[in-house]
Amino acid sequence: MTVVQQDSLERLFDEAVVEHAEPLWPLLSTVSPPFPVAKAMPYVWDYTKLRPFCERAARLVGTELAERRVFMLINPKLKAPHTTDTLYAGLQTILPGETARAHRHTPFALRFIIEGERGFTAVEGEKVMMQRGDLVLTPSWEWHDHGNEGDVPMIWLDGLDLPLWQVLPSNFTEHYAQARYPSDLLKTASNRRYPWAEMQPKLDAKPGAAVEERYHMRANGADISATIGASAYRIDKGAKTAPARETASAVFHAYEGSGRTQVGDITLHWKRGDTFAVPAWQTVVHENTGDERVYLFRFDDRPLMSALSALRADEGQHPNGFC
Ligand code: GTQ
Repeated sequence: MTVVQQDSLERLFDEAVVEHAEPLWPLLSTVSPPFPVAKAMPYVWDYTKLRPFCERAARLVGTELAERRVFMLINPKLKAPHTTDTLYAGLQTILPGETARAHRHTPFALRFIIEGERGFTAVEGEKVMMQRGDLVLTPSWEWHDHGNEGDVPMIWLDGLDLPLWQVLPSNFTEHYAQARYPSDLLKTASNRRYPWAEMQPKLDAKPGAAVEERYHMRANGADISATIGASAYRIDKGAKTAPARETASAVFHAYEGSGRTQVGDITLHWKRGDTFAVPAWQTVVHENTGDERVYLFRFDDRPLMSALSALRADEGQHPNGFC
């Protein structure tokens, strides 16, 4: 006697998965949620802990072997190269006399200088010097190498859109035949360098105790790239920013001062030199809790979100962002 097996959803799913087909309906609210749920978590990287790693790496390996001597800042909820869902950050070290050899890649990169003197980045034939607080851009597919003509190590924060290129299979890298791409020192203001000496006066001139100033390209006033944008904040003693929430994620660096950042239910404590990740769509307040002025640098994916018509921002009062 043949036993007729009754059909069931379980049986259907088991048979479908063998054919690499899966039902959407149990997963619909995960793949298409009512509001964004970032995978990254808020997190602070303590510079006093990481700086010694940079020094040790510099003693243990040269730039001939480590083409980019970088510690990636990896979000505890994600894997390399994720600092947030869309952004990558790293700490790069170059000793006096070293060269980080010339290459170019499709990802966009920025550098925010933490310490050192007389370091440089040569970008597409234009050599720009790097000082503490400067923002230096290496746009997509432009040749770049780094060096240090000073007497002390240069350490800077790298910011790239690397996570995007893991899902967009269009990531190219090319190595230049020589260590250095031929370049000349630029004497005039560069479209690829935004000195702190220009940013701080702009912040200081803004009315208010907690202000943000965006970096704009010198040439055309646009964002610094198609994917990543940047800004700086001044927060006076005892002051805090208004609650804000946005679909962009951000990486912050404490340039001066100390304080705390409330990200949803989590409080991040930071001080000069620290870097912290702020995932998308959480209500964020930055507060100066120290004795001096706070200056923060930040980079984010606002340009990318904007290009996708996906940039939304509010004060964070409504649970799902629909006011
Ligand atoms: O300096 O070109 O942190 O290519 C990661 C990838 C820095 C760089 C990083 C890179 C660079």
